[in-house]
Amino acid sequence: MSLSRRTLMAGTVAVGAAAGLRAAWSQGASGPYLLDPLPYPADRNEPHIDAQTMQLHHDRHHAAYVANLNAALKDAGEAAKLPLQDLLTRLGDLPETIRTAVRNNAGGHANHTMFWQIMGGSGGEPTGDLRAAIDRDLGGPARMMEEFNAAGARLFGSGWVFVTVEPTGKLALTSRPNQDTPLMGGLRVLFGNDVWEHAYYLKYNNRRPDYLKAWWNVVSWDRIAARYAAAKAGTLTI
Ligand code: MN3
Repeated sequence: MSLSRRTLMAGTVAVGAAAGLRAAWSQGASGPYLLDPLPYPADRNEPHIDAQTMQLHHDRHHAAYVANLNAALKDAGEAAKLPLQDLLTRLGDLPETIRTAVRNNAGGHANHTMFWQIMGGSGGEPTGDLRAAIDRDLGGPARMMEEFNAAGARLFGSGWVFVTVEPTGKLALTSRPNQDTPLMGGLRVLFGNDVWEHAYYLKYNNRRPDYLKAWWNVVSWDRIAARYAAAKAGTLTI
């Protein structure tokens, strides 16, 4: 097991975890881009998110975004070597022929890399600094979850719901279609949920609201707290 993976799996909050997150993302964080393994077994999120969905989602869907991203960038020169978060803010500099493919697949790579990291937990409620910020900016955990779920239910077609974080620690709820991400506007993502049908259809069929509600049971507030600390320290990338 790599050092980065070991550090991440140790799972302690604050400085150790923040360093672990950075180390994990440095692998494949610039092109050619790599698919990191799931940071826990595929059945970790049972019964809320079934193992088969986790496996297909990571091994097929996320893998395809990475493969398609590298294919789109194969003749793109220096752009293909950018850290992922920088590539996402410079889509306008890319040749038009590959811009849409890079937008969709780089967005998909960043979104899913974040997504695996912030699951694998046991839900509950955030504590400490993060809890204080949620109380201040999003009306507390219950209200945040309610509005997050409503935003996910409202999204037409495929997309993501996010909570973004500014370097000051200020939080905001937002959503994006397709594989777009707030990173494209230079923002930082604290956490987000995937409301593409592939994220839930095997278990929940067309019942997206049930999936949105159940998903909070597998969120890791420890890892989200580590991302929050990293965002305030200016070291959160994707
Ligand atoms: Mn997905």
